[in-house]
Amino acid sequence: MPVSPAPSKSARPAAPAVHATPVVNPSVRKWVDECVDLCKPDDIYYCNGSIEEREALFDQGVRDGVFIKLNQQKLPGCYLHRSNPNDVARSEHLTFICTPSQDMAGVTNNWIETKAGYAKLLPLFDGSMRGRTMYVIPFVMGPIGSPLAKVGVQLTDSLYVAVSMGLMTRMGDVAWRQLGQSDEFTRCLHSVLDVNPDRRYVCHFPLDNTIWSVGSGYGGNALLGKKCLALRIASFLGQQQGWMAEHMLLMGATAPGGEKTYVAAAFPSACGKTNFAMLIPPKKYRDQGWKITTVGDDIVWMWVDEKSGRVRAINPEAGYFGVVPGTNERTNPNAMAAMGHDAIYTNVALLPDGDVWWEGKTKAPPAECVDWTGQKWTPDSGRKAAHPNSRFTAPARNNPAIDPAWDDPNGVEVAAIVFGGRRSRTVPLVYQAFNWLHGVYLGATMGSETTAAATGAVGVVRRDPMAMLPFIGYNIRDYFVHWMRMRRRMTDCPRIFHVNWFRQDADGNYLWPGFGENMRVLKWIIDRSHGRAYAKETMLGWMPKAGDLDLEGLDISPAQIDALQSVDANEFKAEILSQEELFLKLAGDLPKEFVFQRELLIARL
Ligand code: SAT
Ligand code: MN
Repeated sequence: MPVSPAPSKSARPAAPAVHATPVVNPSVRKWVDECVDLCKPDDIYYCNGSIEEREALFDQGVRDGVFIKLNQQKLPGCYLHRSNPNDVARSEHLTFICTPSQDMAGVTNNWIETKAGYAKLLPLFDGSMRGRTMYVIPFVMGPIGSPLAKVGVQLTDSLYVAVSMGLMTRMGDVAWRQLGQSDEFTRCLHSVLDVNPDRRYVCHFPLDNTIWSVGSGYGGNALLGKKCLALRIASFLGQQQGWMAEHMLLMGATAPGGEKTYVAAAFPSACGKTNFAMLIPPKKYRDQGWKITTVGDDIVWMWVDEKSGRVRAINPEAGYFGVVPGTNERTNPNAMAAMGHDAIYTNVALLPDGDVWWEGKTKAPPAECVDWTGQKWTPDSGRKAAHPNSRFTAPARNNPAIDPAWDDPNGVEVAAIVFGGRRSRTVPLVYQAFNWLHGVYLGATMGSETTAAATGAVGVVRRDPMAMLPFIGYNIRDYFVHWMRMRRRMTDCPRIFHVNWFRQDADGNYLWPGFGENMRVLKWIIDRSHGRAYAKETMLGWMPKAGDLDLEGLDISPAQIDALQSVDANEFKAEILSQEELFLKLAGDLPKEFVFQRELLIARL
């Protein structure tokens, strides 16, 4: 890599060496200079996004001990990364929205006043990159040329983050071209510091289009294009500009005969979004000609097309950051293929032959391996070999079921929106909202049992409106109103559904087989969206009648289906009470439409 000296403007004793300086626009140059003065890196490296660069960075990472090169026969182009054991999930309690007034952030966000936010982090960034390289990472969220696409530039001292951004976004010179001379880019500043939870903050400054993150190298905390830009900052911009940034997968379903339907679905982190987005239909459906393709597995940006009055959507990301445990050839062959080459594994176990392992990969555990913390592991070690939130990072193009339109700047038309959570009791397998407003209420009252994707207790029901609770970049009251108002722009709206793949019987057995068999529920959703399938009106919404869901070839009794779909009025009254937990927080700010919806629901019960 060519080395050229940097113009020495600052008071630093020695100017950092600048590697491969591209021609960047003056606003970027000015901001990078300021951050260099602040962080004082030894070196500056501008990422260009080339294959050669990626290989060089991996090689560097192996030399630095950031990556372990895996068995290249079995896993070509794949590397293992072990994170600091204190840094394995998003840190929601250390995530802040920084605005002039607390009301802009609302009751569900941690808030710091803007100036106080900068003041808190400035001393942490000061000199943070001494002895390190600052990577300058230009990236685009969204298909190149899309009117909704957004440019960001991340400065980071983490090589792992630099390489991961290359997989997760459209990264490199392409972003400079998309930006042109504009100064409209998200300023993302990141340092891992000493990976100390006491000095860990993820701060968003939506009014400045700025993100500052310190003290963590973990996905959602550190790959700033993802949750920080594409959800928190983007949801704020969407509210101002009349579009929506949502925590949803986006899948295409091709029916026999070729009819194509796109479905978006919101589930909280680690509730099977990636699995649903990459679903492989059961054999019977495949034989008929059904095919599922993936547009995205985590985030969608939606807007209403002016000509058609219908909702269209893009996936702003270019890769997957998926949960690994439980993934295997049966549960998600597409994910297995996607992580089979040119991928990063984080916090999985390492086998003696340089292959990887995790709980649920194979029925029988390996005789021995090295666990995610780097220690020798055997099946009787009494602990997990892979971290429950271990992840793979892979480019979207690795997915054999990638949708042909996944990179289309014009996006795809959304016919249905699905909300879902992980609920072992109370909530039926599937039902349809009576209308848009009722659907918004279903999304707003969503609850899910917590998982390992965020720090904190696992397995308690948490209210998670639209699966966006940790990701709404502004006041949740305004967010709900925005959802309701979006309807006015639409001539025809996507139909809204609620699903729960996770209901259990009294003995804790799952009532529904899930995975590929979810196709049966999806088919009903698709048919309902096109005004075809039957349903009966129930207290909760429209539900498939016996016979409306295709159960042929499934080892599941009518009694089991009844149990899956049953609604216990008393249990549901308790559910409504527990929904109050969030609504009480909103108090006087609760949209009156929600009060009416709740009253109607109580009346029906
Ligand atoms: O926050 S991450 O993007 O790292 C994982 C998730 O919660 O979806
Ligand atoms: Mn997610």
